[in-house]
Amino acid sequence: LQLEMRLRRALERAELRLFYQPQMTLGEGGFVGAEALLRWLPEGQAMIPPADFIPLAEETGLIVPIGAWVLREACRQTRAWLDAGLPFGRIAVNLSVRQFQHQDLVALVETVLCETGLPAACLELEITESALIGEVELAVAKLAALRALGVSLALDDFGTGYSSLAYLKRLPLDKLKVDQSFVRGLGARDDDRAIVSATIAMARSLGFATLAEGVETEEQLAILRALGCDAGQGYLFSRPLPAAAFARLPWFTA
Ligand code: G
Ligand code: G
Ligand code: MN
Ligand code: NA
Repeated sequence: LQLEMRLRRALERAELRLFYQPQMTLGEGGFVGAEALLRWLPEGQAMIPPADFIPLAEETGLIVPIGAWVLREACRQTRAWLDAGLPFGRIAVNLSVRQFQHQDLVALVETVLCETGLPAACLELEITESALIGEVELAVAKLAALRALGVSLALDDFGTGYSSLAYLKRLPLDKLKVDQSFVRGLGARDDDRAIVSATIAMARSLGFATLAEGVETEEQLAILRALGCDAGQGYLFSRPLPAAAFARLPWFTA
C-alpha cells in the first residue's frame, strides 16, 4: 500500500523517466531506432526497476495513466530528435496487458501522434503474448485498428508465454522479438540455437521481421546474423540510456 501511494505521487512529482536502448539492423545500416524503457527515480533514493513496480501498477490500474505518460513522452522525445535532424527510424513503446485491453487505447495512440506530430510510421508498439490470450477476435480487431493508424506492432518476449502457433498466423503483427532468455544461450547451448533458428524461420515464413533481445556478445551476434535475424538490441550495442546520453551515441549522431 505504501508503494502504491509513492507510485501515485511519482507521476505528479515527475519521478518517472524514460531510458532509450538502441535497436540495430544486423546487416548493413546499423542504427534503426530505440526501445523506450521506464525507470522510477524517487527523490534521494536508488532507482526502482520496472520489474519492481509495473506489476503493482498493473494490479492497481495505475499503469493506465503511467502508460499514457510513457507513450506521450516517448513520442515527444522522438519528434524532438527528428527535428534536430537525427536519423531516427522508430521508437518502440511497451504496452502492458491492461493498457492493451483498455477501451480507449486506439484513441489515445491517435491523440498522442496528433499532439506530438510524430509520424505514425515512427512508432512501434510492443505487446506481450499475455495481452492476446482470451478472445482472439477482439485482439485481432484491436491490433488491426492500431495498424490502421500506421503504427507497427511487435510481439515482445516471444516464446516465453502461451503463444499458440495456430493463432499467431492470424495476428496482424509486423515483428517478433526473440526473448533474451533464448539469445543468452547462443554459442553455448544447442537447444537455444534450435529455438532461435526455428523462431526466425517461422517468423520469416509468416511475414514477420525479427529482432533479438539481450545481445551481449560478438558470438551471439554472429550466430544471429547467420540465422538471418533482421535486427538486435542488447548490451553489446548499448545499455538503455537517458535521452541526453542516448543522443551522444556515435552511430546515432553520425
Ligand atoms: O528495462 P528493464 O529490462 O528493467 O525492463 C523490465 C521489464 O519492464 C521488461 O519486461 C519491459 O518490457 C518492462 N517495461 C519497461 N518499460 C515499460 C513500460 O513503459 N511499460 C510497460 N508496460 N512495461 C515496461
Ligand atoms: O521485456 P522487455 O524486452 O521489454 O525488456 C527488455 C529488458 O531487457 C529491459 O529491462 C532491458 O534493460 C534489458 N536488457 C536490454 N539489453 C539487455 C542485455 O543485453 N542483457 C540483459 N541481461 N538485459 C538486457
Ligand atoms: Mn519490450
Ligand atoms: Na522482452
